[in-house]
Amino acid sequence: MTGILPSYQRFVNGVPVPSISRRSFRLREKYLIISVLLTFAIVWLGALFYLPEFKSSTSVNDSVYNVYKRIQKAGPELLMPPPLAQNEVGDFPVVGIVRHGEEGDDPHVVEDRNRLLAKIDEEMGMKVLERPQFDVAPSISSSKGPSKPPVNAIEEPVLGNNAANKDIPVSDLKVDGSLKQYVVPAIDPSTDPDIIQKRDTVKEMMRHAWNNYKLYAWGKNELKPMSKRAHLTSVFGGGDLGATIVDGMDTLYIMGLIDEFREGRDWIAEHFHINEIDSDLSVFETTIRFVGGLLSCYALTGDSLFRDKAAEVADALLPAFDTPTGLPYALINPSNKANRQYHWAGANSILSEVGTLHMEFTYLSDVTGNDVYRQKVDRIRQVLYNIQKPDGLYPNYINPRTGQWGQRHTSLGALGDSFYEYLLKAWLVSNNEDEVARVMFDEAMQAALDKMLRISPSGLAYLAEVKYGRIFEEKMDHLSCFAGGMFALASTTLQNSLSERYMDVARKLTHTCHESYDRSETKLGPEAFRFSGAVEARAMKSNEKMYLLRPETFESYFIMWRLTKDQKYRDWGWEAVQALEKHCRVEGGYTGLVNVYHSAPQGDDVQQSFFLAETLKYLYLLFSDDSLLHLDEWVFNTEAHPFPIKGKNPLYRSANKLIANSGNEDNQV
Ligand code: DMJ
Repeated sequence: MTGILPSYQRFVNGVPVPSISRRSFRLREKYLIISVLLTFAIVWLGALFYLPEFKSSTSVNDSVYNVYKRIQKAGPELLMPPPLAQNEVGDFPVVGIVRHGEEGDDPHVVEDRNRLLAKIDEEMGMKVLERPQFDVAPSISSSKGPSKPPVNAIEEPVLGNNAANKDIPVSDLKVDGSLKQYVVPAIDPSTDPDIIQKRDTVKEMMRHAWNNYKLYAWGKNELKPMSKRAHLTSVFGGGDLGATIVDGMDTLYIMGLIDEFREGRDWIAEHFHINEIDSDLSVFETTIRFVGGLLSCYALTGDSLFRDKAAEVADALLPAFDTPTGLPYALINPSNKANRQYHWAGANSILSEVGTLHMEFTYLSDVTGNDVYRQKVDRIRQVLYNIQKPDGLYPNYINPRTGQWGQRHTSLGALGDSFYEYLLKAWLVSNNEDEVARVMFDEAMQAALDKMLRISPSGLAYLAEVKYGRIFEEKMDHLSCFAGGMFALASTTLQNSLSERYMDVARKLTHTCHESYDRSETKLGPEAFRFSGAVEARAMKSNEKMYLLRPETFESYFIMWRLTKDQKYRDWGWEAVQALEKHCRVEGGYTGLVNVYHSAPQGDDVQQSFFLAETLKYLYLLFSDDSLLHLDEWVFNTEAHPFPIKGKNPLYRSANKLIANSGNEDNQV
């Protein structure tokens, strides 16, 4: 035994090692405590001098204040954690689900967030509390619907039934100079408490998506709801184009979220300048989301800001049409006007892109009086009308220099989809005047149904992909799920030899798309699903198993509900709402999913702008009265932005005079 040793005596391999003496240990402790206190004192003094509340008028402090403001403005970028990337084993982060009644509704969290929101508003110069006065806005509810007592209306709607069937220019709407506020469109005669509750649930979802975008990514294009910062690699890149704002505006308006709508309107007025964007923008995406979104807001409100901004965007795109055929290039840089094609498409443009500009450009010409936009899309129409179609089908690729088809690959999903949709809708929105469009639509659909429509062994109808006249893949994209609604609209708007078949196909395709949802663990549908042997309506490859918050299936539920009144479409829509709440809702918004077949799916950490523009709008309308955006008076563009039907809907707002061209060299045809 070694006898009694001090308790702090240490041994290494049985040999005592010298220890720090009590005296030196205390001295070190003292030094440590003094230096900690000193650090606190320095930080405290620093805060006293540099925080904005204490700023004095000296120029040094002003510049410190400016730096502080700049850092604060760039807040999410500088302060948020790095993006949630795939980890080493290829996993994405698991979605942290926040349900009602859990942390998401914790009053303290809500209060903190509200305080933070107010602080951001106050300090970032967003001026969301200052409300400008607007042009007049009549009700958007149909004159055809049941009588509608205005709920929450700021002012009485201007238009009565006698105004129907007459196109009313904006100036005529200003009958009463006192009508300077937007009219809240929350007019819905539904009395069924169950339906009202469902509609209100969707409205709350919109608030959650919007508020979080506002909190973490305001002015940027999209939100990363899991990492709570801006999504800088969205389709519109990292610039400050506010894609979520512009895309989401009309949904806010339709839902009666007028304060949020005004915040968006303020941002567009002050910060939306497309010509400052120095990166490549897709002509198609910019048209359907920005021009489409702004034009819808113009129709709904009559506020000329939206019309003028829509024209500004379209003008920025015009140089892309400067090709030998008039078919536009895919991408344009608004600041230097450089055009280019997608690398993966070679020299070709894409059918769904060049063919999905017609609604926006013709309507823009009508409301501005500037014919240049219509001339651009008429030229595209001419090319596609005249070109020879192999087997009556339109291939997905076309060269804008030669006007020749590229690869003979045809699809009603990616790369083809909305070209067909716009043939039908160009006819509808023109009040059936654009007859060529309807003829082209019926001919294309006849060929498509003959060559692409297939029935699985268990009886599910689907639209396969065709290459060089043969079935290429027994696969249907989620994107093609819009087709149910399209065929139903085609069926009910014209009686011809195809009408009955159209409605039958519409029912069957919508059923198949629902099956693709129902056969997944999450009850949300995959990006693409296949039919191969025993596999039916299920994704097989990993990149097909994602759910990107897409709207197409719900779009078809909505149109089918309006046109058939079959209760199952509302039931399916409600299943979808519950699935979105369970799997996609996170504290910071809504995320897409990496694999819909997992019971605890991982999030992709992107809140797509079309989730606000389309997904939530169609779900909301599914639980609203038919008179809200009546299908006899409105046609939805491919991004779900409603356009008034010419000659039928008084909100069409044609300009009084037509300008042959703008006089701008760039705009000459
Ligand atoms: C939207 O931008 C539009 O619906 C487009 O036509 C196709 N893709 C997305 C939504 O999935």
